[in-house]
Amino acid sequence: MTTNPPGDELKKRSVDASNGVDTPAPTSTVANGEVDSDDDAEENAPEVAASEGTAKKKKPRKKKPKKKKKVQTDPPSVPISQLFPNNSYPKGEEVEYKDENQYRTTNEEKRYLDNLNSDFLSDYRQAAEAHRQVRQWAQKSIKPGQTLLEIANGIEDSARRLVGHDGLTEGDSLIAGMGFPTGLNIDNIVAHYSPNAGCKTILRQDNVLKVDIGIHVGGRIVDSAFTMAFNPMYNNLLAAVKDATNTGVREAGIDVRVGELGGYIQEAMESYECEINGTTYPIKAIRNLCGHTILPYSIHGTKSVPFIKTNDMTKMEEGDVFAIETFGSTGSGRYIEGGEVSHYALRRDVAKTDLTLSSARSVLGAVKKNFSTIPFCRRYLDRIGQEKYLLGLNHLVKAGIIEDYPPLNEKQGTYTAQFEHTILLRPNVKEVISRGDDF
Ligand code: HZT
Ligand code: MN
Ligand code: MN
Repeated sequence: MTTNPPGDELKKRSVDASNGVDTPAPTSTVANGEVDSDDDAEENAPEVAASEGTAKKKKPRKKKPKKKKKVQTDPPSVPISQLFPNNSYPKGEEVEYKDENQYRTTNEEKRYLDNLNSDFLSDYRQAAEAHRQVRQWAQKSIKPGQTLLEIANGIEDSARRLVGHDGLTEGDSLIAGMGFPTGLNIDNIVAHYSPNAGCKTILRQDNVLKVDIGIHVGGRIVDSAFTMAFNPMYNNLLAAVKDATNTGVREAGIDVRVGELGGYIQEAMESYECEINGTTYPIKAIRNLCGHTILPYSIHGTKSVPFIKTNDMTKMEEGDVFAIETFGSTGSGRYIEGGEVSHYALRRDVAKTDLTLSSARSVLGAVKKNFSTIPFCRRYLDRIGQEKYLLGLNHLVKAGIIEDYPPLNEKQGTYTAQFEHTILLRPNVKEVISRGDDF
């Protein structure tokens, strides 16, 4: 197994075939996040009866202060750093390299290089553990009838508490917090939809919901997503995409060419079909989307992983961090941009320019101080007290200083699914940092 979540109640799960993810068994709610630790048991043990008249005097025992063992609350709110002291967090799934790279596992030089990365690894593992705990709660608590705003705010409030930074004071969200806006993409909406203030959308019984959560610690962003459905007619769609993503994760490695990896992903995805309301659809990979490298404080680097076979000879390399994601569709297998924008990010290496528009100057200042190059959404500006920023924000997009990421949509009436993991190509082993027992 791969991870050691705190408290066994977080480990036990039962499989619910009607849902995209294995749902956790019900956990008991803990009010304050503290329970008596095991070593208190002896204090509560019954005293041995002073029998046979041997008037034994009861030894007065000094009451030692009770050690409290932290356990997670429901919804999760206890910081991961308190559940795992000494900066020691559970590893992701470690996978040995294959074929010519087998030597890396035991190679002294590679092990030495790996040991130099301890801060990077503990930041990534802390963010990944927060991701697993938040999504476990999301998977059992998200229900038809909720608004997308309730769902997004619930996930993000919990994620911020788990990494110990509410992001409400200047610069706090750069220490740890959301790695990008929570994607809540319904049916034909593929990616980059997060509700803006006033959004009235309610989750419905027959929706297919992609939940894409980004959490960072020290700029190390874990990017991982799953799909939920409440109607079992979508099961094969979800199975196709889960298989395709796991194929990508399995075949990824140092010196692997990304165009070839795309071929393996496509082969897995397109071996499925799904019957929905009496019509059978072949599952297509959404071909104009890609997986991507992740850099510190930046959600996408320069390398891409296609979901179809291409002649892109770019190699995966030692030290790379990849978001391996795939999207499947009952439609054409292509997306188009459209709809109200929620996601934005400050571009890396933009030249300094003098802005005449005062609202642009003020929102740019807030973005630099609070998010730097980490993607943010309009709700994140609202919660730090920014007002009437839209004109300024649009101006910064037009000036090429901030990049907007509009929603990506398949055709109306189609259904799409996504699964995504973040993987680290460590010198001696591949670590699927976001792996959990759910997916
Ligand atoms: C951009 C902005 C965000 C990265 C993929 C993705 C959600 O489509 C190179 C390849 C969050 C993520 C991203 F706010 N995008 N992963 N998870 N979206 S992407 C991309 O823009 S850039 C793919
Ligand atoms: Mn994602
Ligand atoms: Mn991604």
